[in-house]
Amino acid sequence: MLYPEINESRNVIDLGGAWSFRLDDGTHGEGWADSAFISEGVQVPVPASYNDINEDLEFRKHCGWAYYRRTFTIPKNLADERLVLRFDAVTHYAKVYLDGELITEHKGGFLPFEADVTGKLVPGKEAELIVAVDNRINHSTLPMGNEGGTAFFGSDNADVPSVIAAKKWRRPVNLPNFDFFNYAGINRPVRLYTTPMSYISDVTITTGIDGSSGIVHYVITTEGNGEASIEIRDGSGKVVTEGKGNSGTLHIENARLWWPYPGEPYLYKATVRFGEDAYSLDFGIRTVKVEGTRFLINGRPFYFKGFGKHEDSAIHGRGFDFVLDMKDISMIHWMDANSFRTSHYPYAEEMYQLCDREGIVIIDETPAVGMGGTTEDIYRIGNFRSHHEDVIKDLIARDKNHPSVVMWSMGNEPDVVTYPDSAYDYWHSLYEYTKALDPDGRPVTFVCNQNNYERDRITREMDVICINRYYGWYNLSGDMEAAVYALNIELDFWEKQNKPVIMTEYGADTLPGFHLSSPEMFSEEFQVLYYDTINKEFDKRSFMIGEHPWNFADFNTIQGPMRADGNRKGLLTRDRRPKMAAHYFRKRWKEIPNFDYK
Ligand code: E8X
Repeated sequence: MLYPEINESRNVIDLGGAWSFRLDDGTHGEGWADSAFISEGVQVPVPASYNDINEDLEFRKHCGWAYYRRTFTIPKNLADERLVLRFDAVTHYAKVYLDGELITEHKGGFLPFEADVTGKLVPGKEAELIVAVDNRINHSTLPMGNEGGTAFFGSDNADVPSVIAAKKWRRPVNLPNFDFFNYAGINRPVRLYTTPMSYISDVTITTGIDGSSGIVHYVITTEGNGEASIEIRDGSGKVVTEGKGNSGTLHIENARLWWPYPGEPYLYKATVRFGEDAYSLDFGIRTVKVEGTRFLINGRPFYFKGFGKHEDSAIHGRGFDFVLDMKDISMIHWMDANSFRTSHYPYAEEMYQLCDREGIVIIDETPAVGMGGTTEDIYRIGNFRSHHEDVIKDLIARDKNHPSVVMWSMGNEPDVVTYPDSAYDYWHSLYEYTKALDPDGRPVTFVCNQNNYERDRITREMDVICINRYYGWYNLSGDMEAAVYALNIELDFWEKQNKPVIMTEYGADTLPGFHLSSPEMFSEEFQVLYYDTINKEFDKRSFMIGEHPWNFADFNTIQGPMRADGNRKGLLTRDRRPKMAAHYFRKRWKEIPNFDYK
């Protein structure tokens, strides 16, 4: 799906700003949306999560539908154009009404969807747009919520009187089986864009390297009669090659490759033309390959220095915040990091565009998190497989052309030990499905939680072993000697698999400003001790090809006995101020090169 572009043949109208908003009050039924009801509500900004915008606690506790409404008029001079409404992300389920007509619905809160409204939207005439948003999570959604159970850390197995276990008193509440606040709403931009009636519907670019030449394979999908063409310009704007037809292969002599920062993340610009239509996109010439225990970018072994992150900030919630994204890129450079994982959902497209330009490497993850948290076999009782496949298909369709994206993560910490056969069948087939979808053939993984790695038959089958381990925090808490012992027993196991291993999560909750002369948990000194102790073990293992502390920054979660104002494992505070550990990694990572470290 192409990102909206304004150019000589296309227009983009931003529909963000103040919208009327109202939480459903349960008196009207599923996904009901009435102009008068909504107009009596409050004003909220789009894009943003609605949860932290208003002082009414209901905005954070809400479980169910919420309604947005605005009117708009587009200019008469667009009367002959194709008109498309595009929603970059509505979390988690959306029903969209244009002038009272249901024009589209979408399940999934982190990927774009659109509706062709040509002929429905009349240029020069005021239109009404209503978006009904459902924030409920359960065993059929990604991310997954418990159904009638308890929150992330709780358990339904507690031996309590039946009247309590029945929880009959409970109003409908969301029970996230994941450790981040269930921010909801129109979280990313809403736009109306136009194209000519015959238009370019998709462009796929994959690249290769042949000696000093760059190889560019292109496929252009069009709607309408005629032949497409493509022109490629270098960073100075000079045309370096061009081609005719809807697909082909081009060569660029003495090509400049895309390298992670501080290398040069060189970008070329492809301009595609078809009839009156035109579309341009930046791309980089680079290759990605797993070879033995090495992760090769442009044929050289890469070492991942970076983080698990979140899209999370005060007041915005999970709402798109370009200012924050730019600040995060600055902090990533400041720490001499080179990568991050989009934990635990696809991020806004603008962040990938920034990373293409800034040379930051991305592990692109689906919202498949929280799959488990019940005593039953989630793979048998859940109803999420077709949605998971849709999400992977849409994720690859959206992000396939980004040079910064080097690997797909199908999900985070699913239950893969308790149910070996059903889990194996689920993930092995999904791995094959994902591999087949990516025209660039990127490595595929999923991120495995602390488990019995000897029983887990799935993680070892991934292209790259991505593990989250909390030796010294969640287990062997505070005892770093024991943590090192247990970690090395596990690393001995992974050494035998002859695959690259990335520690995609390890960390310690740390209260900024809490200092101790003898490091103990929650102090800044302990966070440094924890990382320095564990990193020393990674440095002894050639197959450990990446370290992603959890987390880049503190972030908001559901309230609970283990969360003091959210998850505090950040190297940075939520407003991006460095803790001691950020300074520690900055010093460490300055000494670790992107390539040939191992
Ligand atoms: C944590 C992280 C959580 O924030 C992340 O979304 C997934 C968790 C650690 C493993 N991984 O809790 O800080 C949880 C193990 C529980 C025993």
